[in-house]
Amino acid sequence: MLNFGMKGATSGPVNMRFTTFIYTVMGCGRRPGQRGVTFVELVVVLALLAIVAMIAVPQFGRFASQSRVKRAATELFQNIRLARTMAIKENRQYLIVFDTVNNRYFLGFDATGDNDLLDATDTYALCNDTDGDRLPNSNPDNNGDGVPDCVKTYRLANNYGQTVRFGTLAERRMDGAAIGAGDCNARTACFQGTDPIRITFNADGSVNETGEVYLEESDTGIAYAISLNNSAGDVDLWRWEGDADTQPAAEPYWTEVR
Ligand SMILES: [Ca+2]
Ligand SMILES: [Ca+2]
Ligand SMILES: [Ca+2]
Repeated sequence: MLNFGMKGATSGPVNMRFTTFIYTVMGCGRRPGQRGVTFVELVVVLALLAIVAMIAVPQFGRFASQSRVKRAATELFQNIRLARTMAIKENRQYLIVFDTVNNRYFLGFDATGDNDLLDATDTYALCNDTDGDRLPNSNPDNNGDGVPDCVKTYRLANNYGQTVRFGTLAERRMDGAAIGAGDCNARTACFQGTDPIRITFNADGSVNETGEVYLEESDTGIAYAISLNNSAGDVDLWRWEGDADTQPAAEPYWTEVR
């Protein structure tokens, strides 16, 4: 039978004394003739709790990090589909414009035709339009971020956490090809060299650019990618599984999530 074997510890079956401990903790009182929790028992329980915490806390932190960047990637994936839907529904071009420097992106209709969504008449849907011209009647920038409030704006730090940003340290594309220095911003977002970096969705449902956008959680390097594969707007979401140094040769670099 197990015994702590330390001077001062009560002899007897451990499970019996543990039961006594549980009774004590739960406020059920002591059984007649039995001692309560011993110092040794308390130390052992605390040590076990500490070990569990040491294992669980980093795992939880990593899980939380993955959740943040996964949510950012999933919402971007959904927004790419939404932009295409909006272009068809409203019978006009929609853009997603990436500002990778400030870790934000915009979704909307480019009323001024300058391929950006920073002008007062740029809009999302029929925002603030009472005269029916499908443009905002007036569009103050109430929140002072330099972007018309009618444009749908996603700020990675605000929406998902300070450590979520565009980019990746991944060395491979989804097809396994190496990402080279000449691959136009390939480690953040690249859609055929567009500047500003953007995806153009047409009213007939076609998409002008193919390309990739990467999102990572900077503390852990957990990364996701979204690829826009063809002019029909087929989009995939990927999770980074590790570089060649840490990954068995037969394993994929990226796993398709959806
Ligand atoms: Ca514009
Ligand atoms: Ca209007
Ligand atoms: Ca604004």
